[in-house]
Amino acid sequence: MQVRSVATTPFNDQKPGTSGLRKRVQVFCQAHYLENFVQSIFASIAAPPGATLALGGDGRYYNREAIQIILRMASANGFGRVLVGRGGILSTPAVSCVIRKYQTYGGIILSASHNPGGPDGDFGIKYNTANGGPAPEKITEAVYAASKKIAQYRIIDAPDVALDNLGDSKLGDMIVSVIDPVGDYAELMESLFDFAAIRKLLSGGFRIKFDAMHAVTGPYAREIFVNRLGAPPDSVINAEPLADFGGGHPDPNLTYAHELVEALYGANAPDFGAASDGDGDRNMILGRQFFVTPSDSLAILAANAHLVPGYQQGLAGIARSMPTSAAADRVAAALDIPCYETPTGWKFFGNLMDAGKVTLCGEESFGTGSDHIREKDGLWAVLFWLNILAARKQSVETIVREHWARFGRNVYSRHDYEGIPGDAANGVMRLLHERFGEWQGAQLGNYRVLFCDDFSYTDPVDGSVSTGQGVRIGFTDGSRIVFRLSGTGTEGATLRIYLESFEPDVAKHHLDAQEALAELIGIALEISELRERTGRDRPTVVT
Ligand code: G16
Repeated sequence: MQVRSVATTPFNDQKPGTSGLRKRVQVFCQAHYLENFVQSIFASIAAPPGATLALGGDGRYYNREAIQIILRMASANGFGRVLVGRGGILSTPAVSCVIRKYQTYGGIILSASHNPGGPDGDFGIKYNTANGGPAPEKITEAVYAASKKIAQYRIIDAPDVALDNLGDSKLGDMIVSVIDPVGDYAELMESLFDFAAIRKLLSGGFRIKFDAMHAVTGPYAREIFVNRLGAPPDSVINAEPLADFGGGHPDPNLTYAHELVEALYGANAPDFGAASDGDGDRNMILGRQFFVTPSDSLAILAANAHLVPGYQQGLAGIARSMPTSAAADRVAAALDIPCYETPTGWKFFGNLMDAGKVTLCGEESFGTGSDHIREKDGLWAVLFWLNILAARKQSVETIVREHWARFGRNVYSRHDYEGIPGDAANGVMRLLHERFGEWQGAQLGNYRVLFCDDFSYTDPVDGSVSTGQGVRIGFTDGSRIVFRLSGTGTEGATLRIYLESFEPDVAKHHLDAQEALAELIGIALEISELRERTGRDRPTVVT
């Protein structure tokens, strides 16, 4: 088959964000746009001739077309084999699993994660390295640099590969292996958790509801919860993956997973509820009329890991992203293991896991995972919780409250201001930087400022430094306000305010987080002049 070199010119907006390149579908559908970025990846990763690649996506609009283009380009660029999920489907954790199990050179994931899909929605692409994890910054920066000077890309002329049947076919000199997207992943889950105990829990009247949000986890959840664990079929809702996620916003939080939230807060609610996002790496955990913050969830998984077969040998350490609450730090201290604080982005956990420094990782943005793969993992978190529930035979709420009683409660909330003009968002961040000096040691209401900085991180494994990772204002009582611009949005800017305080007093643990954090919220709005500068009087999403 003929390899063609196609002349092209650079696009100036192909800088990967927190997690790969995410843009509107229309942007990706422009002539040469996807091809330029894919060629820039291939130019930056130095894969040897004949290397194997994993490839799959969350099934969103443009997934199939993009898979065909990438296959033709992989063939033209000398790859020997591509493992692609049937129908072009692989969740993000499943890609990580496949890369590691079959020791591929790397993998390409097509997803814009929790962003909406469809012709007017978002599309995305990210590269994962041989450890199964997101490419580190030195690779994403090389890809960006390559995208700015690209002059041609390589592709072969060939008919579409049949993606719906398992098995091998040839594309030029390259083999395309269409694999079952679910099997390897489900097997890995079965090796970590006590499926017999969970099966017993579910057969004893404990009711669960999992919302796949019409995204990629539907087939995975059906196989694991229904087929392997015996949950009734209606335990999995919105299980059919749709190219536009049924018009929904596949972000598992209290705002967007409203069908699940209504079920768990309604009459005759199930005992346990969970949801995952577009590509299956996020999770939200609910008890009956009870929300578990992602920060608490990480801490509780760590404190109960000894109950789970895959983690009974103990944890090497825990890592959390900077804006995630310090609840996990308290568990790490009690277990006498290290706790690392990294910038936002799962890619920062990879080195720590590869070096054996941490076992569990988590982020406030509904991401939790472990060193079983190198991505956060939505269904893994759900199974971890079910394993704990099966072992402790208590409700979700009781487990959380007992945790707070033992460790204290890190009261936590995140306020997102989505889609604000870039200038206004940058103005707020600039103002915060300019005022640093004034606030050191200042008294703001009932809080005294202990420190103010812009978070920077030195990777303890390779010494790489990441600066400008979010403005932190720490108070003497351990409370914190963090301001950060999101790196995953595609429309305007999203400003996030992360709020945290520590409450050791059990008598106050019942308080609603917004109530408990009210003064800090007021301080955050005042010092950032956010309302004045953006014209917004309330956040778009509160979690
Ligand atoms: C991605 C990253 C996460 C990050 C999240 C939010 O998640 O993998 O590490 O916490 O975005 O990032 P930001 O605050 O910059 O929007 P996902 O699930 O979108 O891939």
